[in-house]
Amino acid sequence: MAVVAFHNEIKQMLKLYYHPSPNPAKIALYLEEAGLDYEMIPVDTRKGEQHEAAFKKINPNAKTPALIDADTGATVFDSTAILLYLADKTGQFALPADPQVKAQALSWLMFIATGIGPYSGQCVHFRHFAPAGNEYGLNRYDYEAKRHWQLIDDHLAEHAYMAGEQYGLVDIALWGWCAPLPFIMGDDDAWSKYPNIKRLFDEINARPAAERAQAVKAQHAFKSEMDDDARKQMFPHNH
Ligand SMILES: N[C@@H](CCC(=O)N[C@@H](CS)C(=O)NCC(=O)O)C(=O)O
Repeated sequence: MAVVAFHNEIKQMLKLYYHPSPNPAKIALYLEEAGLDYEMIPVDTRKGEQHEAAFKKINPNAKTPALIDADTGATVFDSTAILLYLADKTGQFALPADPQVKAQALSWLMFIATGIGPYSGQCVHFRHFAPAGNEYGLNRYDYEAKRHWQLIDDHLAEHAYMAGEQYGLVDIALWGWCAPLPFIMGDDDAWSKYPNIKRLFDEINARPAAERAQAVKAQHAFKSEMDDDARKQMFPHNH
């Protein structure tokens, strides 16, 4: 198992426990932007590797991403905690010093962590994966996901970046959730409704670090089928 292999052989200071999904993508982008050496350890969630005991010692929440920093012995889980840990440790893309800008950065960072991520995730679940008969759930999460994304678009209509005058940690956090926006909305034309987010998304995608972060997923043949076994691993409440 990839997770167990880590304990036997330490190659890089930083181990990123990764699946090609929005929250791990943020960390891949951060690591690439910061130019930090790291090893990607695949956690194939459609095969149920997130439930293995060895991985749950690293992330008791059994989700990706997680990070081990062999330099400090620290284990960090939850994408926002990892971003803050790395920014604090390295000083790269650190929160702005100015208290007003810092307050904005923290506010939007937590808005993405507690709003954009969970509402978008549940919207995807009810739109694409829940059994029939869940219209109320879909309606609620569709409404909340759209409301949250609209707030980001409105903010970016007035500001070039999420916090302050420069590309930073909050933009990196947002990028992870941008790629699946049409899938979240169930609308191939979704980008036309969020032109300001699209502007920033395109700008970040043009950065070499974003290209490298995208390429990380090709390092492993992750399972792509959402078959019965994948549903069992991802949605254990149904079984
Ligand atoms: N709050 C967590 C959420 C992590 C999360 O939901 N990760 C997803 C991928 S984006 C996952 O690993 N899902 C597998 C599962 O739910 O079994 C974070 O920001 O890291």
